[in-house]
Amino acid sequence: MPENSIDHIDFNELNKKAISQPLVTHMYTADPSAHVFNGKIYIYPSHDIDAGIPFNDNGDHFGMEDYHVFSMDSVCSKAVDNGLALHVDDVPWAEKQMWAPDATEKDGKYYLFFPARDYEGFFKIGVAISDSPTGPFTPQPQPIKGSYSIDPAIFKDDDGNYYLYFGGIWGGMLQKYRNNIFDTKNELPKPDETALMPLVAKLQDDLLEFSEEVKQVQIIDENGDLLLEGDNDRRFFEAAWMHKYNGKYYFSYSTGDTHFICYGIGDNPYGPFTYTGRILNPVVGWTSHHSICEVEGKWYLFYHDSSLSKGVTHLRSIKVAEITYNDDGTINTLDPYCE
Ligand code: FUB
Repeated sequence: MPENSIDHIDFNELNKKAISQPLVTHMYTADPSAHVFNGKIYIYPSHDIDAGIPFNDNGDHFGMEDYHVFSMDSVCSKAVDNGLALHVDDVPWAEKQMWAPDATEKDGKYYLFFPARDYEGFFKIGVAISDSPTGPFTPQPQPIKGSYSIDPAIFKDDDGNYYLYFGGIWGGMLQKYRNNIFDTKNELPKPDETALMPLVAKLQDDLLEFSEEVKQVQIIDENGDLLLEGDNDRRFFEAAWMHKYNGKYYFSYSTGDTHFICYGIGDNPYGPFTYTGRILNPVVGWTSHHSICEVEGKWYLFYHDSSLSKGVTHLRSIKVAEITYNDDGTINTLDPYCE
């Protein structure tokens, strides 16, 4: 992931125009997955550090090592840092790159889902368990069988089933897989071919393994055709998220190299999802990654940008802004910096 050109940005002016300010300023945080558990907001972000690794398209400079969980009494209150929740050194199978996590609750236990590279260099997805939403979390000794790539997002449907969405191209390695099988010869499709789609699998009752084969999540256009690889403004790149609004399933994601957070709407957790529009226009920094959470009847987008670090793309800060829906169920696009 190349660094954005930031030479032209006046950060004092930008911060005045920003629709929200960083929730956390004593460390860098990114990829915020937000949930309400027992009436309180919990945010599960990446913990950005400068690991001193040179920038490349693989995202190797995102050398994160651990997670902290943040809690908030309301979207306006202070985000409290609850300390170290999980460190890569405590995960037997994981070597490095603790990227975007997510968490859920079941029967009074909390499950943290996280990607990391194993000792052979493959991204896998692990689960760690705690009695508290803030951790510390105890990792399973092995990653989820059949998991690969990055950016796990866990969704609990109203019927009590849990689904894990995941995947990401470029550094997330999704382009190396076809039908869940890795082959080093695999590459991204050609621009006029079908894009690589994100992945989903239902979880077992214990939330520790998939209960079915990993499936592709289909994102289709207004004619019912799968999005094409060359459709960079709309095709999936990374940062899957699922939420439900008025009985419809909203699958949202980042378009990566075009920096939009987009969404499609479907009728069930597997899709297909018809591309519908943009939720967030580009932020400062190369990556964009979000979650969507209902808090006391209002809907919020948790997202990040690199304004606090003055544009350093791997030193990001989590933020929150309200989103609104139109009567037809579409979401009004947010501009992160107003004119
Ligand atoms: O934080 C590392 C990576 O950057 C995430 O996994 C991606 O979604 C992007 O935000």
